[in-house]
Amino acid sequence: MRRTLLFLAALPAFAHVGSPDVFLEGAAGPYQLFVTVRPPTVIPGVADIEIRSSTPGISRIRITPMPLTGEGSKYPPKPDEARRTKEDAQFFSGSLWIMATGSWQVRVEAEGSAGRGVLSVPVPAVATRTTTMDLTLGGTLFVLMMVLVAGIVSIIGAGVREAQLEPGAAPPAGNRRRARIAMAGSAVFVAALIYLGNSWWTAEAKAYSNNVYRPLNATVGVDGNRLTLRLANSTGSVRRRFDDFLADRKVDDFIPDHGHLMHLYVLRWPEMDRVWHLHPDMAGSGLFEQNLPAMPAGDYRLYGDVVHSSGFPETVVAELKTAGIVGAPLEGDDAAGAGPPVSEGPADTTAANLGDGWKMIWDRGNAPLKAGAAMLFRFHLEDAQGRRPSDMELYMGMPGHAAFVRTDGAVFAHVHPSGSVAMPALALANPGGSAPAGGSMANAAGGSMAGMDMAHMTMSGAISEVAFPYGFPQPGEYRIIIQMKRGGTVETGMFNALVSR
Ligand SMILES: [Cu+2]
Repeated sequence: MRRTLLFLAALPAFAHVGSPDVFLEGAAGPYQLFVTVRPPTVIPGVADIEIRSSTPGISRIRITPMPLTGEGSKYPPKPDEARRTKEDAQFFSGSLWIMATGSWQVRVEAEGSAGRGVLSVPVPAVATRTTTMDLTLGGTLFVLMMVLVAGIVSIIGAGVREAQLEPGAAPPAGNRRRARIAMAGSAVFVAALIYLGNSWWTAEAKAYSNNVYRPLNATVGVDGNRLTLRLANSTGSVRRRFDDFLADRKVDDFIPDHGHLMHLYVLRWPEMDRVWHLHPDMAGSGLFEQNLPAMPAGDYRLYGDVVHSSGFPETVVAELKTAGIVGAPLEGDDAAGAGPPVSEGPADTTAANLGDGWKMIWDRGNAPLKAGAAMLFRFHLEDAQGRRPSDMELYMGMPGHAAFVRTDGAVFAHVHPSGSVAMPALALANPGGSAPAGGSMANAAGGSMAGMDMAHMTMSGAISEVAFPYGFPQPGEYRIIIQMKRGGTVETGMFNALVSR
């Protein structure tokens, strides 16, 4: 029954899949901010920025767009003022023009009673669609163009026929004939102009559509339990122009994200009842390899996150069908999880059974889940008596990892407690160790607490709750996969969420 729901909205593929908005929770000096950047869908275009401060006392916030790396990142333009909303003194909003495709950052500068602080938010900016002219406007313009054409032709005809005559005199037959020839000639000439103009415009449009984002291609191979993923850039260049960011993407310039060049989620499809969080090694240019664990026969979806040296993140998507894999035990940071099939049970769940009486709880509250709304997703572990564990650990430097997947596969986002931005991009945007939560998460047990949201920690410094800043990009049915580490084991909780418009 639930499967009969249809969602027709076209979803742009993106750094995450179908989830272009950027969510970041971090510290701008003394102020704890939750920043949402909604990038434009066409470039150049306007990005919308929302900033909520959980620290009072901010008097003004200024926002600046600039490239994340390279020369342009050293010369910020004049900042724009973010407006404080009337209803909420802690909430600011603004908009910025993003002029070119690429790896950008929005610098957020907060000033107030506690002093000044800066937080830079990495923003991948790519066109995800071409805008088409609406039919009414197109039709009107076409009619106007035909009126102009008729006007030009008849003016030329009238000129040849009557320009030399006294007012009121009837044009002689020779004039009429010459006028007809001139009108036919000018009609052909104008038609040729329109044809050339149309060809030029079509070529421009083609060049632009070539600039619409397509993720790197991934070709899957399996030999025994050895998985290979071969990446390639399928975006060609019609002709070189200054803005060829997408065509120029390489497949050998990746930088590690918490210690790994690729984070690969393998999901049994379509039920998402099994998940593996793997970390393939790079074996050559664009070539990733991984020893697969034992996997039952079936269909699988693969979502692999990589980050280019420019800080531009991408998710490659691939499919795998297998008659079953006799695998190797998991190693290192690799982890596996299981849950109920997504089509079974309610569309909304807030508890996941982990075995031995342990549960993972989604502290959801009663607010309905709405597409587009930025919010914190809070989770905790508890035993059969409802007690929270005292042996929580960091998993790959983080209190938790989340994947938000729409059941039709059109949305996939890998999110951390600092938000949806890729960690290395965050480090590039905030050099000098001032990277907010996540970047400094390795210090959570002690040392610098810069950027850590203290509310997520107990007084003893142990992790008791993990919160992920995120917003569903579209309505629909989602599976949320949460991983937290306790007593040396990675626990995987799976939840269902029904998101309304
Ligand atoms: Cu992660």
